[in-house]
Amino acid sequence: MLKVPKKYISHLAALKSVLKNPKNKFFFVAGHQRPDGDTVGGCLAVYSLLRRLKKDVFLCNFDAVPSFLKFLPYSSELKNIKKTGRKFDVAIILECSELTRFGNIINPKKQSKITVNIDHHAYERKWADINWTDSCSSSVSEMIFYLFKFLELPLTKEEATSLYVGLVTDTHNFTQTNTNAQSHIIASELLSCGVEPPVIEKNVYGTKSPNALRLIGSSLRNIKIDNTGKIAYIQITNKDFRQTKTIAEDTEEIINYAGMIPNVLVWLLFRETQKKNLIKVSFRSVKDIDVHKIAQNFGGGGHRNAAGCTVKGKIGKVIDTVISVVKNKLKK
Ligand SMILES: [Mn+2]
Repeated sequence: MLKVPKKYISHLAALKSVLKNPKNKFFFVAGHQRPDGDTVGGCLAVYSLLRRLKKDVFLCNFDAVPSFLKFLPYSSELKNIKKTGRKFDVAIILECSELTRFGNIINPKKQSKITVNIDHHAYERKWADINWTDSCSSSVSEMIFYLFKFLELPLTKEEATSLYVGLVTDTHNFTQTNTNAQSHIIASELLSCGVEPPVIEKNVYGTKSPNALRLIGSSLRNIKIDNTGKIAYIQITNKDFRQTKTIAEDTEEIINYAGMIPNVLVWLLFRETQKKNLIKVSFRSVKDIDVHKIAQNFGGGGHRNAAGCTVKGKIGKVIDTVISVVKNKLKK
């Protein structure tokens, strides 16, 4: 059985005293906008933990739970809201290196007596009362796994399932650079709690609507490779969404195809959003290239090998600008 890492003890002790204090009754829990498997999985496990401690929980996200995660236990408890004026004893916010990343559903400092920041993104900011951050952790779900351990709460199958989805999606099936021996041992402990990998695979990776498959088809037909052969990118316009009757959520995983091309070092996905001239850019890279830093130039961020940002402008222009910045980075 894994032990809680020493570096976590002081933060976990502080968090434990917040959780065990009977005065702290009403909890706010949220993760970042456009929630992914790790954000949703981590939040749902925290939700369940707090319910077991007999707390009232306001679990929410700025955006809806994507359909591939709706099979997760308690996902229907996750409210999709943009704002609330309610006051809380404790606000626990996951995966938000910048406070704005959770969409300002509340003003944590004004609407909560205690704020808790749990995050594993690069260059974490210390904006809360308790800042439990670790950019070496594979996922926030891995950190939440240790929270259960520290509190000596054996994981239920439901909690283990949520955490496993966080671990699997953030490491992309244990294949990315954030995968380590530790993540596999955690996975093994989660499996012993009853997690069923085939169920998770089918829901998370193995289900696509016919229209989503058509979107993949039309996107891949237009894949571009720059003249150096080191950068590949895919663009998806609102016209593509209309023609295939799909939505942003259906673009999940499409970016990975661009990384399959031999010798490509950085691969990207550009897509138009509902807002006119606002382009969402996703970056992926091989080990040594830090796309978090590139995304930061455009007001975004993320991890070393997976990052994102939103850029104003027409899609063609945004592609030219971003690709030239990536090219410059590769020249260095
Ligand atoms: Mn994560």
